[in-house]
Amino acid sequence: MPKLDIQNVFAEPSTKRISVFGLGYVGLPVAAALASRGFEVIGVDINASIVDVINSGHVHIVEPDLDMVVQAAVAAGKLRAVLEPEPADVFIIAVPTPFYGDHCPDISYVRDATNAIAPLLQKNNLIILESTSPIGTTENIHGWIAERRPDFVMPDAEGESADIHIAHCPERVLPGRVLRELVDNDRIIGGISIRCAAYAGELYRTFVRGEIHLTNARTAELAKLAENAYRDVNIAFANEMSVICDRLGINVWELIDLANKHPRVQILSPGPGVGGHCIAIDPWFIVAAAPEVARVIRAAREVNDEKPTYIVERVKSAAARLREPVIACLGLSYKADIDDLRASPALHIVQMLADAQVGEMLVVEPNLKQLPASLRDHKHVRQVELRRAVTDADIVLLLVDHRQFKRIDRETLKPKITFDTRGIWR
Ligand code: SAJ
Repeated sequence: MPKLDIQNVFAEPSTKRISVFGLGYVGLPVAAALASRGFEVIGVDINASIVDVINSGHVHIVEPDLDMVVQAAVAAGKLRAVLEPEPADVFIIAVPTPFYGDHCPDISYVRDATNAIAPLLQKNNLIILESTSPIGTTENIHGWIAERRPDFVMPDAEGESADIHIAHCPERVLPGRVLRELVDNDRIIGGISIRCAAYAGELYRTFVRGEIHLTNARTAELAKLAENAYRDVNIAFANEMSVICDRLGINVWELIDLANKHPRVQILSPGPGVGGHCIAIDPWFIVAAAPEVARVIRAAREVNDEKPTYIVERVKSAAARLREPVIACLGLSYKADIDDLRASPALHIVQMLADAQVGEMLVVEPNLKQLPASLRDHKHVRQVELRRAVTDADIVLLLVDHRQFKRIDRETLKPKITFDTRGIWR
């Protein structure tokens, strides 16, 4: 790496102001972590109620310890939330990057954030994209700023004398362990130039204990997408194996335990499908970038997306053999011990069963005070507590491996028809 005169540029956090765009599952923890290191942090969000909640020292998402860190940062005057962006030394973009229509990446939130930042930029500012993004998005940011700020010398792959710095540092945190992983995980930082990457690296070194790896922006973008696609493909393998096992009358959990005794085999767990806002979405960005060649990645997405319907069909045929069946559905969130319903296969399955009017449905979700609106008014759906659901049901459908469900007395399940999609009662 060339010798750069930027070492320790963030050594005195109290002299630097950082603006974080998007105060969601990624932006808020990043903002709180930087504020707790002593930076002056301004969180920008388009949602007025989120801004109010944060300024009152509270949080709008469920994530261990986040409330404590945010409360302390707000009380210390190091973190405040605003609707209108203000000038800063660093701008971090952590806004959603969903897809629309037939899995086309939607980077309009990134574009809107960049357009809001452009008029505020001053010489030596650093812009970091944290959102998981399609390949070329960091270069797009560069292009949008160049258009709006012809007064700046923009960074390029070679040049070292640019007025501003632009880099991509994709988030890598696992919901449920965000604050720990934010500090402990290695980070990949891809710059428009190596100087941009190194400049951003100096910032992350102030709070990351893991290693910082510098590269170019496109490689960083694809590396992040590859991480989630890799996991998706491996989960798809497990899901496909579970369907094959059902067909052949073999217990998939025993099969996986045995196969995993091989030193180089590590099959993941089958489940009701893949949910959340990352793994079910990001692989499509690779497919969109190289549709003819991303064959395994596309097939994995399809296998995982078909799993909820497969589960629904099995429950329906069991229910069809009963008179007035009562079905206990255990769990709605996309994975264990969280309240996040985004793209949740469990929710999708319960919704499909309810719409098909398969029977009386007793739903248990210990992490939600009330059912989501789509289920709340359904005639045949009620939220009940765990013991009641299991006692009253003919069919028990386990959808999420919440810790409460692992403790269920197996004796009470014996007379029931059970579908354990997570293998916790094996
Ligand atoms: N799942 C299975 N079987 C498994 C593992 C997971 O069915 O063996 C399911 C889960 O139940 C869930 C889905 O897959 O529905 C995704 O869960 P997850 O825990 O694998 O991942 P996320 O989506 O919560 O977080 C991922 C992480 N990426 C990787 O592990 C490669 C995280 O590090 C990323 O930061 C995050 O995506 C993101 O925001 O991109």
